[in-house]
Amino acid sequence: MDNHTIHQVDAVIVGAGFGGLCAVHKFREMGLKIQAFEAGGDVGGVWYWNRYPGARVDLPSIDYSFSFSPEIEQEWTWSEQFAAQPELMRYFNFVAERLDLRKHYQFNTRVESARWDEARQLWVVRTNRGECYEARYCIMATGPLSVPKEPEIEGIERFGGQILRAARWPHEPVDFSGKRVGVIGTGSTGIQIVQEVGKQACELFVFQRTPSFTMPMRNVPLEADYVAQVKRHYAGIRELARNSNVGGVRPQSSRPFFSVTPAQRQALLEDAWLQGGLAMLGTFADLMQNEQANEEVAEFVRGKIGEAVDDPATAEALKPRGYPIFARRPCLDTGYYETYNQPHVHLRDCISDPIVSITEKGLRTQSGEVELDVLIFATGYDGLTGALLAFEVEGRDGLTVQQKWKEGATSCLGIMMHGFPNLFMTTGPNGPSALANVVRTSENDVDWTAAAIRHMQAQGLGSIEPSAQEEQAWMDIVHSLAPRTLLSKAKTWYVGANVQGKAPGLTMFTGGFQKYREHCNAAIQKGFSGYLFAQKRERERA
Ligand code: NA7
Repeated sequence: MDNHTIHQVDAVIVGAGFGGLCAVHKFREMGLKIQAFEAGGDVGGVWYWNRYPGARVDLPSIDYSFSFSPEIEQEWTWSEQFAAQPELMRYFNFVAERLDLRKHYQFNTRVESARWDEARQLWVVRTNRGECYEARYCIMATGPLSVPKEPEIEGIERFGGQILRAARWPHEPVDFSGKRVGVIGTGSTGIQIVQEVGKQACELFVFQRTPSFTMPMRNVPLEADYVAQVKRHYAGIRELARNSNVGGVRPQSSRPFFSVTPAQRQALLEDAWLQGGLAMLGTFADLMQNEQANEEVAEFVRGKIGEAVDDPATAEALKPRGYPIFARRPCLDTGYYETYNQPHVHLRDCISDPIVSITEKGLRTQSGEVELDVLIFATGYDGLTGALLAFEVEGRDGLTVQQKWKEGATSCLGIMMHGFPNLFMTTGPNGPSALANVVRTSENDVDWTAAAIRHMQAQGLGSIEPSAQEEQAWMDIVHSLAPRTLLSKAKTWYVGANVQGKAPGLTMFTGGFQKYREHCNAAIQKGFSGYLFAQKRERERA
């Protein structure tokens, strides 16, 4: 491609995950000329990169899929309740082929900067290939978990063995047999890796700083009858999901924890444990508000850990304490705790025996060196804001996102920001993000953006952005709801605690997906009354 040409399009879309693909499809249907970019080599977003053994979605596949195409819903058949990464990639490929979406993408291309040209009311977007695109609209479908976080341990470059990063996993299969493997990180990713690599490695050392609460996934193949029933009722299933707190059909309860007897509570929790998945979250209405209720559930899970793990000291070290259950993202596992009953699997507690450095031969903790052939980083992400902060995004009057978010991310509905006209995000900070099904949120955010663009087209408008007051009003809602949950009581990526220097605070809307949608729809119904519009200055392109 000619690097001196400035390409003119209506919309630039960044990302080929759920948000990006949905945006490409929707905006193409609206007749917009689009150009999309993706840093990875293909569609799939976070699933393109996370190819580690055992990678699997922790929401039911039926929910974790697009709802905008009844044809695709009928043509695609999920094989498991919780799809594994290869099946998710097949799904992305299927959707991309079926809707012919790939032709709008440049893969292996990173957007390096996006600058708002106020006079011409367009975004000037530059890529790492030296190309320049000008677009009236810029859609950042860059995902809440797309910038992996390094463990920041001294000596990484010295290690003589193989370093593998969960979120940048090689495409070729890795053979762990006969290898001494170390895993750093015990969040959702680390847990999935440990239970899988534990089956192959000759020695597995798990370096745990904060133990997670994990519950049985109890994944099952989906029977043909069940799939047929789902396909008959997809419209209703989607409607239920859109009107739920979590953007899915998972049962929720209105029962307060202490409204039933201790024996009934125990029975309900046992039942949820047996059901598996996130059933435990649906047992009582107040688990994220009532600290005492939360602690009883935490103690229930600690009891299960004690039952699963043979060695009492290992069991004790695996039991999370000091933060509420579900305040970190609850993990789902298949035999994670039992993995530690094998003699070749060793838990290393990095609180009592901190990691000091990575050495040529392995990893040094305060008590000594552990020799390793492979070291795996499952050390999380710079969540929610990392992707946008990773490149230069400059709005009106030279305002950068870095400057705007210095004291913490602010936005309106997690979709738009004051000072950044015609810039739209999917699953952005201050939306429900990780607290709801990201597929439903992505679709909602794309629909909202489409409504805003249609509104502008109908009125001949050149730009839209929330007023400072409108953004503040949304942030007031977000801030007023946050303290009503226990989410801030754990040090997690939810509150930016895993990234040094990041402004602390819960940057998510905690009022539930349904309420979020109501706010989004209200803005549309009110004709975007709290938003600032400018008349179109530029002559309409042919
Ligand atoms: P998480 O949940 O952020 O977990 C990252 C883990 O890595 C967590 O246990 C961290 O411990 C650990 N970590 C990070 N740096 C270090 C160092 N230097 N030493 C020891 N341990 C370290 O990320 P995941 O990828 O597992 O999950 C992300 C989301 O994907 C999840 O929320 C689901 O939505 C799916 P820490 O907690 O900081 O003590």
